[in-house]
Amino acid sequence: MIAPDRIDASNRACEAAWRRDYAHLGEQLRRRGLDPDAIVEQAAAFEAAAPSWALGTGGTRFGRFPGRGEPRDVFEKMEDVSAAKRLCGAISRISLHIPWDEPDDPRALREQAAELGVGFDAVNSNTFQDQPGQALSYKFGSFQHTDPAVRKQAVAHNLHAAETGAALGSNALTIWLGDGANYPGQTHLRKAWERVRDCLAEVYEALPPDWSLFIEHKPFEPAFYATVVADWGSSLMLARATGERASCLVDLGHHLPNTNVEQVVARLVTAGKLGGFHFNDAKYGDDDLTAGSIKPYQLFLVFNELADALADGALPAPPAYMIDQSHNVKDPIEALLQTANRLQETWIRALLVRRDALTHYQETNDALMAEETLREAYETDVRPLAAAARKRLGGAIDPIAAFRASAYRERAAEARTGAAYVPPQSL
Ligand code: PSV
Ligand code: MN
Repeated sequence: MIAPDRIDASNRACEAAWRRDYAHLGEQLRRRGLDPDAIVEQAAAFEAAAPSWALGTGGTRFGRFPGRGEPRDVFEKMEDVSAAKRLCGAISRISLHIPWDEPDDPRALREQAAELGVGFDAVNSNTFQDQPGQALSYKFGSFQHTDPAVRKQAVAHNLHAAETGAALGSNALTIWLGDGANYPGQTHLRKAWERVRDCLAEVYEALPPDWSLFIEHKPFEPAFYATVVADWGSSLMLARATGERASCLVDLGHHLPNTNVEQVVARLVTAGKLGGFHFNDAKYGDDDLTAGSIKPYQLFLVFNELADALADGALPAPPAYMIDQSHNVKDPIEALLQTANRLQETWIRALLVRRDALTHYQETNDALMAEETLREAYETDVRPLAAAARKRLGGAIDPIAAFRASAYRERAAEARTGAAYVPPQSL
């Protein structure tokens, strides 16, 4: 646990400097006609879900190097999310992978979550791997499979994931499929898509009536020739074919190099089918690095589209914000705190864009000033505003310093003994 007095002690150490920085930034923003306090209020409303799979050290097929004191089960993962929530305020929910983090006793998990004040975001199904004891294999896909019995099993798994989510109080299912082909000719491209479409419809029809279904696309891996739901176009076609509560989930790492992701976001807003995000960053492929660590300007441009669409009503409500990262060499809680800071700061920058001025420059074809209007917001050091938002939520001015000073991980290492060491997989 992170006791409130630890956060207070950490805040006392940096409060005077933060206040001076806030006052200086406030003066700058007021000169631009912006109200810093109103922006802090909007920033404090920003929330993202932590992925259950990112609370332990991640790895690659070449190895995994776990740290001490990592959670041994989903209950300890909840404790870690709660610690992150106390420190930063912006991480308030968890997104579970079923069966990776399936609770034996969903009621007990729901009770623990309520005590900790942590909610459940979308549950994720998993038909990209075979599970121990599973009757039929997904080696040749799940929803796309030529054998109706495999498709039936995959549909049933998704409904089981939704049932688990419903018992926890979640209201959305995210489906990412590894389905596709590794070689030309391996699958019939149209038939595979049609089977996926039909299975999605079956799942959708059986979901609770207030549930959303998020369809996540990705261009390649594990299918290296043709993935069925490879891009936002395929995802949008499927969401439209599936139904009103089906929409597209944009994982920032799931685009071919140089894709204009902010434009993808704009298109999905126009289509009324932007359901949610998986935040991460990538340099080469689906690298699952910390959001904003490689292409911070792209992240800003994505948030700028969202701020614009929320301001003019094109987006009636914010989409589901979820983090999807692999923390291979960072402490997972620290990485989540760092990510929350980055997302919150980038969101604030998007809120600083002077929309009326931008519209004026766009309408009068002043390309230079339109771009400068974006740069003005992007280049502002908004960290004092983000700290104010955290403080308003009872969190820390400097969450990572407060986490380290709390010795949470060291205490967890003492309590969480006997965690199984997972050996690196052989090549
Ligand atoms: C697939 O690469 C993905 O982005 C999906 O969201 C999965 O659920 C997640 O990563 C974990 O494998
Ligand atoms: Mn993802």
